[in-house]
Amino acid sequence: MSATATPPLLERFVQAGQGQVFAFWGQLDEGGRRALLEQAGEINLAEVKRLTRLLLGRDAAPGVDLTDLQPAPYVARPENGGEAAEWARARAAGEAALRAGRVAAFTVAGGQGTRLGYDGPKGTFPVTPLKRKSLFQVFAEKITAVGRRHGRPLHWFIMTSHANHARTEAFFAEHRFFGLDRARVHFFRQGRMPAVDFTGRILLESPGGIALSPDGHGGSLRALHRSGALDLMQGEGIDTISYFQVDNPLVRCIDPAFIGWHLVRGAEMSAKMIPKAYPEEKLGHFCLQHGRLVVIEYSDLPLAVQREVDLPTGRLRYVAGSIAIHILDREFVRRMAGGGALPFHRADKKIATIDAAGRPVKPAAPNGAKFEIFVFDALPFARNALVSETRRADDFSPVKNAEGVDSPRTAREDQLRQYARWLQGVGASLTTDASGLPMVTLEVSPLFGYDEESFAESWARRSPKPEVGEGLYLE
Ligand code: UD2
Repeated sequence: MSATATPPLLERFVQAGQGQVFAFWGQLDEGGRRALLEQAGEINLAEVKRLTRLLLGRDAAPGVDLTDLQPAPYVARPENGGEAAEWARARAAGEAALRAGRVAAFTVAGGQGTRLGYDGPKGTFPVTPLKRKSLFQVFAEKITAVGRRHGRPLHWFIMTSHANHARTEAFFAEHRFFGLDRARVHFFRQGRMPAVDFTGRILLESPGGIALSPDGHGGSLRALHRSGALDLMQGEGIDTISYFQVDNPLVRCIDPAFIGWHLVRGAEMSAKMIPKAYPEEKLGHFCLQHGRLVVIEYSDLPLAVQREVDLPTGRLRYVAGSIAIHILDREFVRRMAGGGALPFHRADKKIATIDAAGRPVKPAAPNGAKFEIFVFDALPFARNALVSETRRADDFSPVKNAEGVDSPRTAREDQLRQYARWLQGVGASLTTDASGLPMVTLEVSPLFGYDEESFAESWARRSPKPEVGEGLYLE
C-alpha cells in the first residue's frame, strides 16, 4: 500500500463515526500502520454499534431482567438426599465415555488476573503447598492420571488471550509439557473487543493501538469453533468437553460422575453447583426463568433476594452457587458459536487511553465500558441443561485475590485439608485443627491420587507405608 492511499478499512471506520481510531495515521510508520489496520480488522463495527445502542444508549435496559425468577432444581449428592444408585450409574457412564476417548479437557485461561496482581499468565502461578507447582502443572497431572486410569490419554484445549498466549506456550515448552504428549495439548487465542467511551466511540490506548481486551469466557465458544478445535475433536471422536477455569487448583478437571450425569440426561450443557456458604458469597446463582436455566451473577441479584431463606428449613432460597465448571456437547458449542446468540454484558472500567495530542491518560474514575460474554449465558439455549451438586472441598478453592478470601493462602490450606482427609480416610494418623488443616506441610501429586478413590488405591499399593509428617510428598 502506498503511504498516501487511504485504505478501505479506514474509510469504513470514518463512515461508522469511528474515524478517531485513525487520528494519528499520518504519524505512524509503515509497520505501525499495518499493526493498526490488523487490530481494526478484528472489530465488527456493526456489533459495536448494536452494543452501543443496546447497552449504552438512552434506551439501554436498566439492568438484568429479574422477572419470573425461581431457584433452579439440581441433582443432589447422595449424602444430601440424592439416589446413590443413580450416582453410581452416572459415574459408570462417565467412565465408559472416558474409556471410549469421547472426552476432552478445556481450560479458559484468557483472563487478565488483575485482582491477583501477578505478572504472568495465571496458570503459571505457583499454587501447591510444598512443591510450589503451577496451576497448569496441577491440571496436567490430573489429566494425565485420569487418562492413565481409563486407558485413553486425553486431549487438552487451553484458551489464552493475545496478551498471554506466547508466555503460556513458552511455559509449557520450558516444562516439557509436564510429561503430556504435546500433540494432545492445543492452545488457541480468544477474541477481543474494543473498549468504548460512554458514547460508544472506540478508545485508543496509544496513537497506533486500539484499546482491545478479551471478549469474556463466553468467547470460548466462538474461539473453539474459529480455531478449528471443534473439527479436531470431531476427527478424534471427542463429543464431550469438560470446561474449567484456570484459577481453581481443586477442580476435578475430569469428573466421571459429572460427565455421566450430563450424558445420561442427554444434556447439551451441564453445570456444577455448590450450596453457597453465605448469602453474599460472590458466586452466580442458578435460577429458572421462564422455564429455562439461567445464571444470575452475584452483582445482579439484589442482596435482599440473596438473603431470602426457605421456611422452615432456614436454608438460603437461592442456594445453588455456580463455580464455573461445565460439560459442553461439541455440536452444541458449534451451534452457539455462530449466530451471536450470547448477550454481551457491559462493564464500566477505568480504561488507560490517550488525549487528542496522543499523551497517555490514566483515568481516576471509569471513563468507558468493556463488553464481555459469559459462557453460562449458553445454558438457556441448551437442551436438557443440568445442574449437579458437588462438594466444595473436592472441587472449588479459587485463587482470585492477593489476600483474604479466595487467595493463594486459602487455596493452599484447602489443598492441605484435602490431603489430610484422604490420609485420614486410609487410616493414617495426622493431627489437624478443628477446620481439618494439618499441622504439617505435605503434598500429594495428582499422579498418586487425584480423588479419594485413586488416592486410596495408590496408598494400598505403597509398601512400606511412608511416615506421615512434615515434608511428605506422595507421587
Ligand atoms: C466467575 C463467575 C462467578 C463464579 C466464579 C467462580 C463470571 C462473570 N462469574 O467469577 O459466577 O462462578 O467465577 O470462580 O464468570 N476468562 C477468560 N477470558 C476472559 C475472561 C475470563 O478466559 O475474557 C477466564 C479467566 O482466565 C478465569 C475465568 O475465566 O479462568 C474466570 O474469570 P473471572 O475471574 O473474570 O470470573 P469471576 O471471578 O468474576
